[in-house]
Amino acid sequence: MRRDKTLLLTRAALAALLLGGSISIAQAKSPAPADLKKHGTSAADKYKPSLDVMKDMKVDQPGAKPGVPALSKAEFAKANKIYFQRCAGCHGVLRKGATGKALTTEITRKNGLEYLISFITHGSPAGMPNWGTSGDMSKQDINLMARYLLNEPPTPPEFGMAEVRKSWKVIVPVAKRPKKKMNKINIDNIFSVTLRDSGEVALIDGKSKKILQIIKTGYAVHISRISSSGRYLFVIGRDAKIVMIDLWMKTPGPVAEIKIGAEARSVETSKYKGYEDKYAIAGAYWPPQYVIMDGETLEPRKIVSTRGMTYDTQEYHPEPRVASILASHYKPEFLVTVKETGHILMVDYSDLKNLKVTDIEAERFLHDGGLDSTGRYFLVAANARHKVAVVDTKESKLVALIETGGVTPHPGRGANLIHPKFGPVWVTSHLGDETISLIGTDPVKHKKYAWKVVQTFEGQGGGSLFVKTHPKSKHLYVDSPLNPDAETASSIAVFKISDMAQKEPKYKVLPIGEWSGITEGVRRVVQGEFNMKGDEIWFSVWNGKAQESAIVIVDDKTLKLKHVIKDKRLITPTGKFNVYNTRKDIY
Ligand code: DHE
Repeated sequence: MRRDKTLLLTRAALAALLLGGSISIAQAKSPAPADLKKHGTSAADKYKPSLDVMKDMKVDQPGAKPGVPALSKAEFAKANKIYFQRCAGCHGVLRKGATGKALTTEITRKNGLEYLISFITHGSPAGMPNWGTSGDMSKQDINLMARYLLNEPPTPPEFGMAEVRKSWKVIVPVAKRPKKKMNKINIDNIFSVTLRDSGEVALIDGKSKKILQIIKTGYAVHISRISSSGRYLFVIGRDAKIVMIDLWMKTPGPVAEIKIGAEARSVETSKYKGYEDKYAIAGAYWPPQYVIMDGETLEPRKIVSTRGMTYDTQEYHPEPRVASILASHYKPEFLVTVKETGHILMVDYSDLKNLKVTDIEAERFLHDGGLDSTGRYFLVAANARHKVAVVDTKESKLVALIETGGVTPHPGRGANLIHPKFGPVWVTSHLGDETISLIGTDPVKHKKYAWKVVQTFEGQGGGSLFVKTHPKSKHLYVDSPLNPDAETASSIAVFKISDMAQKEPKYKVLPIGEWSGITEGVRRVVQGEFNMKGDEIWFSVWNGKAQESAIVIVDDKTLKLKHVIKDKRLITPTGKFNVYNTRKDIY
C-alpha cells in the first residue's frame, strides 16, 4: 500500500512537471484493491471495433500547446496507431465518445496525467478494459497514451465524391460481360467465405465442397451480400473497399471495385420489385456516411453524411458510424442504421436527385440485425443498451423497443423459427451472458406475443455472436466463439425447436473444433450457415493466421459430422454467405 502511495506521489509530481502550471492535475484515482475484481475485461469489452485501417493512415500531428507534454514525431505515430487499434472503436475517431466516454482535451486535461494512467492501467467496471493489469499494454505505452490524450486529436481526412470516384475501377465493362451464365456451377449454392486475415474470399461449391476460386478483396474482409438476381456478389473489407464479383462468368471473378471511405463494415443491394440489381449501398465507420452506387458498375451516385443529432438528447455527434444495412422488400428503400445517434434511416432510392429519407428514432448503439420470416419487420440490436428495435418496413414506423433480457444482444441477422407455443419468433443470443432470447414476430395470429420476449433460456455461455436455423430445419444452432473457455468457444449448442415448449430446453453440444481434426490453436467456432437446400449447416473453425483452420459441415437431421473442408488457402475463415439464402433473406 505504502509503495503504491509513494509511486502515486512521484507520478503526480512528474505530471505537474510535465504539464506546467497552466493545467490543473487531479489526484490519481486508483481503485481500491478489493474493487479490482470488477475491473476485468469481458468478451463483450474485447469485441469492439478496431480501426485497423485508420491506424496506418497518415495524419498531421496537431501543434503542441504550452503546458501540455509534447510528443516527438515517433511517439505521436506510435500512440496514434495504438489509439486507432485499441481505443477509437469506443471513444471515437475525434474522441467525442461512442460506447466509451468522450476523451476531448477539456476533459482529459481536467483529469490529469495521473488519472489517465490509472484508468488505462486498471480499466473500469463500466467496460473499459484493464489494459495494464491484464498485461496487454506496457507501463511505457500507458504513459505514452496518457500523454497523447492530453494533446489535441488529429483529424483524419474526409472521403468525398472526388476521392470515391478516384478509387472506382470497372474491371470488366457491362458490354463485355456474358449475356447468360457461362459456367455449369449451381451459383445459388455457392458459399462466399470470408478469409479475414488474408483479405480474400473463397468461393466454395455447396455440393462438391471444392474451392472454386480464391479472390483478393479488401483488407480484413468482413461480409458478403448478393444482388437480388443472384448474379453479383459484393464483398466489403474493413478498408471500405468493395469488390463486385460476376458469378455468371466462365470463371467467376471481379468486375468492378471502389472504396467508399477509410473504414467500413456493411454493404447491401436493392431488392424491391423493379429495382433488382439496380443499386448497391455501403456504409462507412469513417467518414460517417453511406454511399449509393450503380448495381452493375459500382459507379458512385450519391454520398450522404450521417453526422447529426442523437435521437434522444438531440446533441450533435460528429461521427456516428453506419452499422447494418438491409434492403426492404416492401418499398424501394434501404434501412441504414446509424450507430451512435440511434437513428434508423429508411432511404428511398427511387429518386436519388430528390432523396427522401424517413428518419426513425430507435435507440443508440445500433449494430446488427435482420428481417423476420415474412420479410416485413426489421429487428436490430442496440447492443450496448441491451435492446432490440423493431421497424415495420411496410408502414415505415418503429413498432417496438424491446429489452432482450440478456447482456449485449448480438443476433447477426437473427434466426426465425416457429415456436411450438408462441408461433413465429426471431432469436438472438448475447455477447455478455448465456441468455438466448425469443421475440414473437406475428402481430396477426399471435398478437399477444408479438414484439415481446416470449421466452429466454440458457446456452453454453457468453461470447456468442451468431444464431442460425432454416425453415426446413428442426434445430436452432448457437455459437460462442468469444467465450473465454476454450471448449465452449470451439463447440456449438443445438436446441430442438420442439423442446422449446419446455421452460428450460436442453441443448446438445457439437464438438466442432474437435471434429475438424485440428489440434492447435483456440479453434473458435463461428457463424453457422445453411446450404441452399437447408439440410446441412457449415461452421468455420477460426484459428490464428499462421495456424490451420477449417470448415466443418454438419448433417442437420442427424446432427452428425458430414464433411471437413481443409485447405492451406483457408486462412482465418469466419463469415460464410450462401448465395440463395443471402439473397432471399433466409435465416
Ligand atoms: Fe462484424 C456483421 C461490425 C467484428 C464477423 N459486423 C457485422 C455488421 C456490423 C459489424 C455493423 C452488420 C453488417 C450488415 O448486416 O450490414 N464486426 C463489426 C464491428 O464493429 C466489430 C465488432 C469489430 C471490428 O473492428 O470490425 C466486428 N465481425 C467481427 C469479427 O471479429 C468477426 C467475428 C469475424 C470477422 O470476420 O471479422 C465478424 N460480422 C461478422 C459476420 C457478419 C458481421 C460474419 C455477418 C453476419 C450475417 O450473418 O450477416
